[in-house]
Amino acid sequence: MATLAVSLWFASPALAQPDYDEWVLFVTFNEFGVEESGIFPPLFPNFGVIEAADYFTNECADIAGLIDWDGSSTIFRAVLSTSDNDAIIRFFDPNTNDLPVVNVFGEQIVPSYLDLFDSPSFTAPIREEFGGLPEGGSEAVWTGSLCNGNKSGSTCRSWTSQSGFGTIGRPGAMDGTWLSDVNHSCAASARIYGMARLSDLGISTLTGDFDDDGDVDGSDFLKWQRGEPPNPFSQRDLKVWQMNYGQTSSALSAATTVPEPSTALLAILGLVLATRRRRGCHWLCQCLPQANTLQVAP
Ligand SMILES: [Ca+2]
Ligand SMILES: [Ca+2]
Repeated sequence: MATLAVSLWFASPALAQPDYDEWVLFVTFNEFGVEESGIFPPLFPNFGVIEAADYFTNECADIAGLIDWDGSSTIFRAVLSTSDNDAIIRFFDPNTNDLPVVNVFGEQIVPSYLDLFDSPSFTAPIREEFGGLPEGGSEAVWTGSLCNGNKSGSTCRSWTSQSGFGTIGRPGAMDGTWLSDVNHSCAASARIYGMARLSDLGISTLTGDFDDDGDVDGSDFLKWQRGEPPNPFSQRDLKVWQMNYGQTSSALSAATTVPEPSTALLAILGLVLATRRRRGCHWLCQCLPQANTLQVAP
């Protein structure tokens, strides 16, 4: 009966997307100042232009083991407006506007990333890149944005000047003030939000083939309905199943032959830590708590 219902529900499954994806959002453990150093890569603790803020968010994600970053690409982007551009535009993608946003523990913050920018109620706090909660939750985070993701009037001259004010958000807020609270002196320092697509992190490996028989069909949905492992009644797993419905082993092979997410991440983390030891100490090493891991399963 349930299988029939599923078949009717997906009468036209031909356009199922091959992979599941979502946004990952964190706030940096470190605070950064605003002043153009004239040097790129930027010198800690000042960024000075939005590209340098991107650089720092990727560096922080790399140190935390979320990504293995070589410094040449932009995986995480800073959630910042400039005097010319709105922060939301940095993330707008008409093909993915229903992707949920999770924090570094894999906890869903909002079901659509557009909800981030319209004063939503969050379901989980925004965590630091190491998984911890910002102390007290009221620390300042540079945004230059209004709660709808558009630029505010205060962006420290597009983050190049220590004079004037820049709008900040609060990472502990569970509403639109996460992005827009008050103005902060540009001579002060603040944290930065970083956001990236889970697929860009290389760890989106769930397929929806819950019974491991090489396809995603009604039998897999039955397993989900019964609350069977790996994640009983997980809405995320259900979403994965929906998006991959109708796929077979050929389409899924690339994903199913990689390790489980936690295993894959541990491998990545191990590689990162090994690389870190070879490179020697880094400017962040002096002031970091112990690294945490990103749990992609709910
Ligand atoms: Ca299956
Ligand atoms: Ca099957």
